[in-house]
Amino acid sequence: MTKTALITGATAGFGDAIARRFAHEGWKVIVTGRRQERLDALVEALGGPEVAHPLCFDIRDEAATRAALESLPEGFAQIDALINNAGLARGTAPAQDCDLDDWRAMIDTNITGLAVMTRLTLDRLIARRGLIVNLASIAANWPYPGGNVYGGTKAFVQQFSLGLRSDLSGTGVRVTSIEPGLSESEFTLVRTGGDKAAYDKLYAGADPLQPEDIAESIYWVAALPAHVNINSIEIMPVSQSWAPFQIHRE
Ligand code: 8X3
Repeated sequence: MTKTALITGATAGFGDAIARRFAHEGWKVIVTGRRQERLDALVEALGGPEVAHPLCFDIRDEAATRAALESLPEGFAQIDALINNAGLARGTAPAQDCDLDDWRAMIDTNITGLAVMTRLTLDRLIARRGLIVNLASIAANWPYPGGNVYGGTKAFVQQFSLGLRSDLSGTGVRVTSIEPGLSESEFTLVRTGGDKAAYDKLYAGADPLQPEDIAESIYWVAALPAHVNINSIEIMPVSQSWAPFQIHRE
């Protein structure tokens, strides 16, 4: 039986690559995002409305999320996998210099949007003994200067994933937290406020992860036998590793 994956934030980066990977493997995909033209182009690229269904809404808006899910046509109403990819980082300034609107945007999207989407699809996922994949980050595991609220939101995603596993015991639903490190995508342009020079500098000579690398990991998780649950995967490019702790000296 053809399976269906719902991928949030599919208009760029990881989400776009995940949608393409699942569709390539014969899944139907529901692709969500705020940019209708990009969703329409993606649906076209994936093979049209038999294969892909677009839902255009802002994941920070609970009523819009509910309405979008209720609008799903019969062929896309069952959900076998929820890929909670939508999320963002805004800025790398120290906490004492941060803009509260940036913090709210991250909390509303990475925490509230993800939690609402999960809650509103849980009945469908339980009915299909489905899969939830949540996009966390290495920022959930390792603090770094300027990570502040972004890292906090991703720590929520990671712990929420573990809690879901506990609550879903006996339902057959699998839950995985994916924790990528340095990855090349539009994410960084959003984080830097569109600063292409900063984008280029970050990746120069670093051979970062690509969205296809993340899509590969997530598809692997989904394709495993139904009795296997990958709790978490932390992924870095080979070029990225740890540095000594900072010590401030007077
Ligand atoms: C983003 C990856 O390395 O900037 O989740 O924290 S990193």
